[in-house]
Amino acid sequence: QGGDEGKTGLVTKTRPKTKKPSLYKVLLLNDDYTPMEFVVLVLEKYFSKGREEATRIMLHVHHKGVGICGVYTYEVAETKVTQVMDFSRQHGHPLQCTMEKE
Ligand code: TYC
Repeated sequence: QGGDEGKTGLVTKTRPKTKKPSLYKVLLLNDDYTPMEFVVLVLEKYFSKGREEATRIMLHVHHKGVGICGVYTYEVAETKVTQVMDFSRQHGHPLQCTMEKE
């Protein structure tokens, strides 16, 4: 963007007022112990997935080792990671959830 000379004759930068927030992927990691049904429940409960989409993501993680649950702003992503980790521990499962800048 070029300079913008207003009534003052001073050259100032112009840019859109709003900045887009950085986005973060929330990831689920595979393990050998967490039941498939529990992972589907997590995807439904915390990531608003329907049964079909939740099952698709769970199977993707099961086969590939890692998969994306959703993409969110920092605070939302951080909250989801905490909720999934707490919920999994409460139920005695080792499921791991993490986040990564997009
Ligand atoms: N691998 C697990 C099993 O066979 C299922 C599973 C899928 C676990 C996805 C974690 O993020 C996960 N019971």
